[in-house]
Amino acid sequence: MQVTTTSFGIEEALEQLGIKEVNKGTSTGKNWFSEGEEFSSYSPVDGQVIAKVTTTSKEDYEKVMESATSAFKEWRMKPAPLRGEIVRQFGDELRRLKEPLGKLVSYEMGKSYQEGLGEVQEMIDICDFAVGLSRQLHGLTMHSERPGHRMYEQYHPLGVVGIISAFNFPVAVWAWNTALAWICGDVCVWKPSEKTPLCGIACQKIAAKIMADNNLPEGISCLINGDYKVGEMMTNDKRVPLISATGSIRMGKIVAQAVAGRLGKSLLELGGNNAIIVTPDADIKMTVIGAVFGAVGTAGQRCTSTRRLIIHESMYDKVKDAVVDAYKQLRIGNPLDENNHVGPVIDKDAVKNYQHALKKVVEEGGNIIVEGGVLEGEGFESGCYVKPAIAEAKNSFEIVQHETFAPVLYMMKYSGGVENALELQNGVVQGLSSAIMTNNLREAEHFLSQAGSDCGIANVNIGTSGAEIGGAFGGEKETGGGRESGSDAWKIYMRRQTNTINYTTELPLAQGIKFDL
Ligand code: UN1
Repeated sequence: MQVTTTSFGIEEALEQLGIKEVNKGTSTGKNWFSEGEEFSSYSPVDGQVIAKVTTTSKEDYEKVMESATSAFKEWRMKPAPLRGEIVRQFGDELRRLKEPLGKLVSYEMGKSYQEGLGEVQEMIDICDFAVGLSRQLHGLTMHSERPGHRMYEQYHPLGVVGIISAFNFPVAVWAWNTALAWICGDVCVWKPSEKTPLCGIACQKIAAKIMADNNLPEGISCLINGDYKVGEMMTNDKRVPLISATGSIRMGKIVAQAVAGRLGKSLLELGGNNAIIVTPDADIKMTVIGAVFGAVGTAGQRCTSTRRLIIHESMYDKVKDAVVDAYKQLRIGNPLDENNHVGPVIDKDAVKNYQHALKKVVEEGGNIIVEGGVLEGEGFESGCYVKPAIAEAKNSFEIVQHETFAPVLYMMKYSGGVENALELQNGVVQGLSSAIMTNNLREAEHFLSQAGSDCGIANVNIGTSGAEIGGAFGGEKETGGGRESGSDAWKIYMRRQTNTINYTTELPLAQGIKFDL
């Protein structure tokens, strides 16, 4: 099948979203400008250039920061529920544009259209969550040790929040950050991945319309574009108190050091090396669905993708056969065609990393049980379609310790109790997501206990990917320790202030200190 931009309504979607052939990549709202060079966004679906975007120059960045810092002064004075009302309107506009935006996500990033729609749904959901939260940004009150004194804490907006997002969730991760930051009274500057800049342009247009409809100033929602050098303008900038960055561990270490060097705050959501433990009490049918979706969904390019299956020896052959069988049913092809399960990986570099992982696992002594390979021929002209592969491997292999952003699944055996499986599961540097498949209460509770999974996310009878927005999302160890999205993740977007008020005519000192004049 020949894939063209006219099939699957891509052209209409681009038009509805206001994407032009060449797009200015810097924006403070309605105002778009750029002094930087042009770069192209290629679709991994068909290898075509979708459109061009201009990068943000140092001068452009300065204009953005002027606009953002001045907008912050106005925005922070709006009552939080009013800011919530703006986020509500933004969520409604996303509902209206869900299909074209989902299509653009699928076409520019390569995930299935269903997953593209799911990603926009995450944006809508976080908006709803943020609207409710805009009336609940509460601190605590506590009793003062001094008579006639009142003590409480309150949360104030931080300022400009810098958001650096990855290609794999080109719209949702921005929305998790921005919807919360906005209700908290912050303004946002977003640098999307240079692999998915059009998703950034489309979202910024939606946000800019809502801001303008409400006569709000330029600068509440800002967009910058380009490679890591543009990101560095923000990470090194003292005017940006919080950097929220999603990406590789390598990138996260660079960002963390730059931000810590100026004593800024960072919220890091980095790589995962997520495992599903399959115990003797696992339901095989559920295990297969969870493992296969986790490993091949988004072509293995979620930070929550399932990379390791740790199977009890008594179940090993049964689970292995069932998973291998399920892989035979997978249809690889154009992700906009809803008959396909697996689309392309993002680009040729990702294909190289995939090939490297398969080569390396064999070199280290692994055994390929589902053969990989790059697909060629009609419909696969982009060169980015790869076959999901499975290798039997040891946890100690260097390649298994490493996150390869591709559909490669490693299978390994454990014997004895669940604590042995946990040793393998926790025996990696990453700590994002984890799962156990079991109907045994003891195993499940041990897995969730303080001696269990060391990850930020630990699921029972669910795969490792597909977290809901209502929970705090993020992971431990080299995953970076940040939490975004639900629960009380909003607190990182605010500064906490402790207030003590004396309503007497005396001035007693704390700790009983006497200081008489
Ligand atoms: C990511 O891959 O960066 O839990 C985010 C999930 C999605 C988010 C993944 N809700 O799989």
